[in-house]
Amino acid sequence: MTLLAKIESREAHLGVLGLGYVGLPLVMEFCKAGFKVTGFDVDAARVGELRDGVSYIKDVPSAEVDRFVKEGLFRPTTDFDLLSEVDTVNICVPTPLRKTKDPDVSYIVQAVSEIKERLHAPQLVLLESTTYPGTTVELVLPELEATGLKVGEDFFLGFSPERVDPGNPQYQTKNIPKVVGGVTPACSEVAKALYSTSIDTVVPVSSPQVAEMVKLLENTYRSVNIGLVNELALMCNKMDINVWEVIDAAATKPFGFMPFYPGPGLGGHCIPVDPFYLSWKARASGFEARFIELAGVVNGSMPDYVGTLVSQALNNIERSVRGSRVLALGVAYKSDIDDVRESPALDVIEILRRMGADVVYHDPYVSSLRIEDSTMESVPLNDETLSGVHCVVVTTAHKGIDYEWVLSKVPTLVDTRNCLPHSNDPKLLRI
Ligand code: SAJ
Repeated sequence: MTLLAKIESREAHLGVLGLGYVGLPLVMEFCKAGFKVTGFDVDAARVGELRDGVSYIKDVPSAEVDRFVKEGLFRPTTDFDLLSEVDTVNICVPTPLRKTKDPDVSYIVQAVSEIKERLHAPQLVLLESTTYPGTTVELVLPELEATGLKVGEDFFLGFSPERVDPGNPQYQTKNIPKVVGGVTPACSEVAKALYSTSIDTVVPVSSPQVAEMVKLLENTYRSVNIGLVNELALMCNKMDINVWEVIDAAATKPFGFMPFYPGPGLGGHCIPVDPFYLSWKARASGFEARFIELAGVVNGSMPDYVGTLVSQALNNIERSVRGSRVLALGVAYKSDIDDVRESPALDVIEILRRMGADVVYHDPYVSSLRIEDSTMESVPLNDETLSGVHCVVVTTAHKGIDYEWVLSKVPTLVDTRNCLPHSNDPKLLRI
């Protein structure tokens, strides 16, 4: 039976390599479609939790993991030799940046070397990790063809960008359209068949490079537009114009405009990272991606700007930063989640500490924080805490916090997230 037939009949044994916020939801969708799925991860603790029917990914209920493990559909493992048993492998590993802002594709390289050792005909390999255009054809393909197997005949290879938005209540793996580009038409056909079993909409494109570039455009679009409004915020501050009012009014335009909002900087593992995969590749191709670099400069300058605002706020109450207690309110990289990766709040805290402030934080989702090799604990948000604070800086606006009440309890407040849009209190400074 051909691989295509095995997929269509659900007899194919699927593999997912990397069981994080992308891989685990994908495993669940494949299991729901009736496939046996072996999930591979290097983290034995994670594999142990999954085997016990426990999910560490907020969007994946433990009951689902438990059900599919018990039914024998989902087999979590650290044994990469089992790659020899699977007909397809989706690679869902991290693609961070090095300190030099160069792509770190070491996780992809490691995954491909594990697969290469067990590559067999027929087998479908799909890279999902966000990466620079060319990774699939220039980095992955040669490694797999070094086995002597032929792409498009013995094995099939393609790229399909992950578009998982953790915590998104409306869009999850099943109903987010899946772009996919195969190295050959046969690769695209098999890849499309696989995704069509489990995901509502599949969008084939002509090559892996196009698929790689699609994801980078999506997130560079965000980074550049956030950079635009951050620069607008700096301009509006000079002109004493409320940038939030400007954006809200511009957003009434029913076409041709999508609102983005200024903030203390760019957080998360996508938006601050993905554009630099593109600019790195562009540079290697002899092209300077100036919008990306400029957006990076503007977005990267926002934490310092917030430090200046806090300094102004304290000055307004005749205090220096040094010797003042500042409460950073909300440290996750965006509202109503617990993820602090690349969070600009961490930069703001470090900047204020370097200015001599005594900085504490409160975040209902983040109980403790590693920062500059020390650990901070979230302080309770109550009268006692606020009575000792000279300035609050709202760095992430989680729902469920009464910001009016907070403002009433402190001498001054810097709002970087427009959580007090209607206040004219002179104690309040906004980005
Ligand atoms: N941010 C702003 N102003 C904005 C929007 C975001 O300052 O107008 C900041 C956020 O506070 C955060 C950072 O940018 O620190 C990133 O925010 P994000 O809303 O882009 O959220 P992410 O990083 O979780 O991005 C993910 C991406 N999803 C994938 O890559 C699959 C992105 O493509 C989604 O559009 C985004 O979620 C989303 O819309 O939630």
